[in-house]
Amino acid sequence: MNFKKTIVFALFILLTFNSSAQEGYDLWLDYKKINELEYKEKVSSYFSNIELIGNSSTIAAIREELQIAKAGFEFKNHKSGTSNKLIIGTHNNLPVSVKGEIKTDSLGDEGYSIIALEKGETLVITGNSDIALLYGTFGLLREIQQRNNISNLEIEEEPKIQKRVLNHWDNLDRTVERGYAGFSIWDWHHLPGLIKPEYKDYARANASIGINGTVLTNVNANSLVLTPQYIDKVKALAKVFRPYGIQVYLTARFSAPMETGDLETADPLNKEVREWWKNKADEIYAEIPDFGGFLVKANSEGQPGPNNYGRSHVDGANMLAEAVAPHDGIIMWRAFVYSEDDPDDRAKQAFSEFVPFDGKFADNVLIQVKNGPIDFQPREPFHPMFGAMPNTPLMMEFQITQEYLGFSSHLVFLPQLFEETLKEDTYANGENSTVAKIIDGTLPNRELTGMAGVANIGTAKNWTGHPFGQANWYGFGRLAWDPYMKAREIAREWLRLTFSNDEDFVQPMTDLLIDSREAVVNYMTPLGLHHIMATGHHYGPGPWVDNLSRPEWNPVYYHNADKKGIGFDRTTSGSDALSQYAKPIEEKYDSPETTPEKYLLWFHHLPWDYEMKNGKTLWTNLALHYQMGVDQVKEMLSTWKKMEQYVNEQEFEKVRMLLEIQLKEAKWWRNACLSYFQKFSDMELPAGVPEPEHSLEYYKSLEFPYAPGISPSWN
Ligand code: GCW
Repeated sequence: MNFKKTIVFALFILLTFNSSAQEGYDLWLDYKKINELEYKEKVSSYFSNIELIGNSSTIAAIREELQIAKAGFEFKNHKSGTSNKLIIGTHNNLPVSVKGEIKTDSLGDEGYSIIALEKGETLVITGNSDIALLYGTFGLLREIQQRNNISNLEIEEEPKIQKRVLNHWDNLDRTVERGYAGFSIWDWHHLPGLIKPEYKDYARANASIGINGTVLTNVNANSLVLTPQYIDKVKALAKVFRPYGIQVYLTARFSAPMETGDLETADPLNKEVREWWKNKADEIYAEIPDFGGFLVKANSEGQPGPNNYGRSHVDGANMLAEAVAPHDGIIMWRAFVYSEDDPDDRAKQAFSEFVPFDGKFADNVLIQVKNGPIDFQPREPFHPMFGAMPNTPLMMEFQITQEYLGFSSHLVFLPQLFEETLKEDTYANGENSTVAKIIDGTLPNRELTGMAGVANIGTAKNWTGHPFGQANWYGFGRLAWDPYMKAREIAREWLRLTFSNDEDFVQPMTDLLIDSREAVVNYMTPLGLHHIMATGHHYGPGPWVDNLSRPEWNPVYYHNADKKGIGFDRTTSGSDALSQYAKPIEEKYDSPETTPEKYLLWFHHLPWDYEMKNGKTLWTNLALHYQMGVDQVKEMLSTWKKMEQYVNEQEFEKVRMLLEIQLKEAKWWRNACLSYFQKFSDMELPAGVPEPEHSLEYYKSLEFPYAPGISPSWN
């Protein structure tokens, strides 16, 4: 290569590298150049002298990650003049000189320790498995990305939850149910032959935040994925993920023995059916020995299940559990059920159906429960099943994709929502029996624990569509590792890894992220309102919808607005869903005066002129909340506009335009909902809330036939 060519080539590399970073492909693993010279000097001295012990594929992954990081940070090679070194090895492999200084007995299989020894000259990452070392390596890189001093580190980290899994609602045709970031990243057609680089980068990203499992397919399941042709494809993905400690799981369609086998029934008590599932499990495990198990949506929204044969959820789950048990597999059985024939309050149904089965599920079954009793709304009280099944491991299901929170157009920092749920007190075992303690196996003490997040990942160049959607993937992983982490801490961390360590950026942007959750609640469903979105795609407001075949699909079912007032009475005078909670909650929420105002209309139907704590009427407060939501988005936009110097131009512009969309849509929600509710309240809008720009008829007439996220499984 001559000089000119070299320059052109170098430029090309620079541009390609930059453009992928600019498009957000590198996520929080964009190891930016270190400009602080002294810091760089110090840290690179450890990296010039690395002793990485072991030779597994995970060790190879660590070596590769260190190289990527070194290149990104632009470390120099220190040939001499320093005795600093970095040792990475499992405890039993450590050199004797340091081994005795460190204890890893309490770290379990996945926990790690990063410790500076010998006056800070030796940095050791250790644990009891190679995966622990990988987690530790990512832990150390995170410190460096945040420019923290690493010469005095003393970190001990152990995941508090055992199964930390993403749920992909991805179909085999690559559409993604409730996906707003393009198509499915699983290119089934080209698998197993074509292994895309994205697969490994996906695994790196997940491992870096401690995610150790992925359910590849939609819970509205297709049994084809259980056929040999597809098992071969799944095997290829599992091979890429294995070094990163990520197990694959599949969704099991309950009727698979009929659809892909030759059986005439899928009755879980039928001998042949049981045999079929056992053979299927053996077949999968023969190909994928570390296969995780199955996730099942049964007898819910049209999916087949044991009830079709007069059998119970226990019969169904335990049959599958028996099939995977010899291979150490687990069954994640979803509790998201509500019946089309049951006129009872939908919020009560999962509890009514599952709680009587407490203690009856096999040991390798986890019941997967959504955070709230309805369906991933901007705000819901915690699901009353948490705390009500002491003899059954319950796992949390959060939704990372923003089905009801503005798709990938709105900036909403979900860890704030997750934290709120995790911190709620269930009173299952007296005071301070938080949801986090129920799911992490503290109350009661148990080993099998889990947290699932419905992924927001797709083929978008930056994985999540909205650049800030990445924060929700990141935050989910961090909370699955440690459900006691604070959203604020996660926000800071993510901002620093992704954009900049400058406090003038980090502080205002942390506030922006934290406030973004309350903003969406305000402009969509304030004061406990819920499920008032448009039908099908769920994009935009639709509080007027009243014509759907199932009553509990209609927004009017949930808000009950009439001339007298608004809200869902869930006290004893109404559906009595409140009695599913522990006594202290039941007593407190029984009266509107003592119900937290954020849940007011979730539990009570109240007159429009009901006087709230601030002395103003319910109607006035409702209107002011909608307005506050709009104002908060305005504020977000104005904060963002001051951040231009900290982010690249492309990303700056993208977020700015998305915030403009969010602002427009926040106003749309406010206008549409207030004009509709005003028909009933017959009251004036308070000062500060503008008259809607259009008539109610106009808002009702809006249609979005191609809004994303609708899956063919609904057709
Ligand atoms: O909220 C509903 C979604 C469905 C989804 C279902 C579920 C996968 O609208 O698209 O189906 O929840 O969680 O099973």
